[in-house]
Amino acid sequence: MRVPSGEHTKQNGVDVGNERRGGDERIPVGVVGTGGMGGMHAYCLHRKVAGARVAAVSDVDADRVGKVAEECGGAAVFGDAVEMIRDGGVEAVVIASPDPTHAELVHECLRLGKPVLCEKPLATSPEEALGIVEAEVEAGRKLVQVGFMRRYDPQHVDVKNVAASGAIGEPVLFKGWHRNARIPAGVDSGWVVINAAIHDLDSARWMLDAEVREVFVRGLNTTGSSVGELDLQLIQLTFADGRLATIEVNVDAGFGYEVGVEVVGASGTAYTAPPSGATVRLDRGFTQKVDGDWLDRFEPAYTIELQEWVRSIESGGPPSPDAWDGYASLVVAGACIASIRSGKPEAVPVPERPGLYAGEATGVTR
Ligand code: ISE
Repeated sequence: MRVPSGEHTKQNGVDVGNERRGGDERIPVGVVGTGGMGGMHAYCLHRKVAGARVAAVSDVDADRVGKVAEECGGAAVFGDAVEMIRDGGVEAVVIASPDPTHAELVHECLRLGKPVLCEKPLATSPEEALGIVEAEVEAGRKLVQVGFMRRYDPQHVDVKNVAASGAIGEPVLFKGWHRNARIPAGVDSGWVVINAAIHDLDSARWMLDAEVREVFVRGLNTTGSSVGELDLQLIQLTFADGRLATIEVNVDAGFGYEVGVEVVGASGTAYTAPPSGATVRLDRGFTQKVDGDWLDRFEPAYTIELQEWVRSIESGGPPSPDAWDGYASLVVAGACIASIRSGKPEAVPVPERPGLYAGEATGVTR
């Protein structure tokens, strides 16, 4: 399991943030999935997040789940995710299993009244995600936070705050670029939208604090690695108020992992700088490290995301981003897939936001 760098919030294994609780009153969390993402969540919860502990982990891979349980100080091991979610020793859940499992597992958490941080996408279709929104509305409370960790990335938050401050004038255009080193085997154009571009669709909504009314997607296959599938997609969005977004998603970029945004305002722009790290001058040249993947680039964001989630559970505050954000991004994603198929712009049915989610401006910043 990857060992994130950075200082712990604990000294000698004791939660400095939890001493006030007089011992082990930390929220016992169950982590579903112990692959790269689940492993990162488990490790951050165990080593860097105050107020919680990894009480249990579940995965069908017995070797992998056993190693992560050991890394987390002897967490309970489950082969079945639902059994772990139902266990009395688990009071909150992180879902980092494959995308098709998300909706069912979130529903189980809602049925039991257990707060859940679900990795994106919330579901694999807008219809599935709507079922989760409807379940929360029926219960009358929000228990779901969606793993759009860019909303906790210090660079993205800085751009958001500048855009929201009015310093660059009215934001009129969102630009995003999202480059993965290598496309996984066997995925298709729809996967690129639902699994990868979903981050950028959420970022566009969040940064401009607006809903999307039309999409137009064009693309191409750059390497032949997934014949006929669009591993490079150019997504154009028109918001309900006429403002615009353009997003490049390239999941077979080859050189490394790179994500950035720029908000163009009426009188200026704000954008995420290249990742920190030395720029080396040597032999009449410049070099700078490029991240390998999202775990490298967003390690700090995952830690902050988990810490804010734990704090929202402790305080009873609203999780953010919530199930509505998860659903709204999938409504746009569905229209993107329709546009890929039709080759034309597609309208996005802007759904009516239920009262439970009213006032939750996507402009919430930290
Ligand atoms: C992956 O699941 C992530 O969430 C990464 O943030 C994203 O960059 C990548 O494209 C996804 O496959």
